[in-house]
Amino acid sequence: MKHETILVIGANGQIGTALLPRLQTMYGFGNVIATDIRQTGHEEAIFEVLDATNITALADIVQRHRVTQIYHLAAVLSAKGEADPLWAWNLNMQTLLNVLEIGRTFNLDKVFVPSSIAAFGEHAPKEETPQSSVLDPATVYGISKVAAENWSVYYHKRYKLDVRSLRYPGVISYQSMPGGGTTDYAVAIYHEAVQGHDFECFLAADTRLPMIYMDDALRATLELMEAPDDNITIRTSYNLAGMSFTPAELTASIQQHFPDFKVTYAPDFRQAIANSWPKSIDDSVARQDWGWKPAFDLPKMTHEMITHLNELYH
Ligand code: AKB
Repeated sequence: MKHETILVIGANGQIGTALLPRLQTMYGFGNVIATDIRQTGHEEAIFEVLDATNITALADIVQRHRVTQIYHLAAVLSAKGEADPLWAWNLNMQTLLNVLEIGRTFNLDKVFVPSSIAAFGEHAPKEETPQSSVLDPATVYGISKVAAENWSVYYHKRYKLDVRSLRYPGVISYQSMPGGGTTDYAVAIYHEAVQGHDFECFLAADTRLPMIYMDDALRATLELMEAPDDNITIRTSYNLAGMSFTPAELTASIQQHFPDFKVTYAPDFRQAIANSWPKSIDDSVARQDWGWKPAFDLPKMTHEMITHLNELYH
């Protein structure tokens, strides 16, 4: 068992919910502190209510629990951020700067700060988007991620803080619903299919986006955090790929299990966000530096999602 004390910020979110049990297994139940803005669920964890925009409250928890690593998973995502851009910017940036400052002043071992494919915009190559591409995001969420990447480099260079990051594609999981993202359709569609409902998709049928199954996303996160410091050549954020598909391809994959499943398409404002993002990601630097390799393709993910959601609904 590793002797670290891990603080998870945003433990109620899509990634936090699934990551928590993995961290508890790795580091021991008593060494993982779950936090979020309110307590919902996580009776099976040591939990503290935390508004991460409040640096004093964050410092208090870090001090009391002798925290050595932070996973900062709280953020306003792409679609929700567009409803109130300044609120999203303030929340995403204030929590980030608080985490980096606490990392520096408490001399933490490591900090994980996620980025996203939303960091890319109109002028990055759409296919196999390279690690080093121009970053001209179209959303306030994307702008905050580019800023976070640059702040991470700054804290690493200037203060030697070991900040690590992944540019997550759309993450698909059965454990909880994502909230406020542009890739959320790819989770909601499974819930409707398993319940025998039709589904109305807010993206057009041929909108190809990079996605990853939660199991792969968690393994990538933990493998990156475990990698020797010397292997980490990217301090902005690593490109990460799992798979790429369109809503039509995802529907066809679900129809292998539910032949009568029907999807209609009613693109809304999220279509423009999706159009500004890559269609597929080149993650060769992550593969080289710390041996990243995804294990889930679309058919395998569909099988797992349907199996788990069947247990939930039936
Ligand atoms: C979103 O859709 O906003 C997120 C993301 C790709 O970062 N899932």
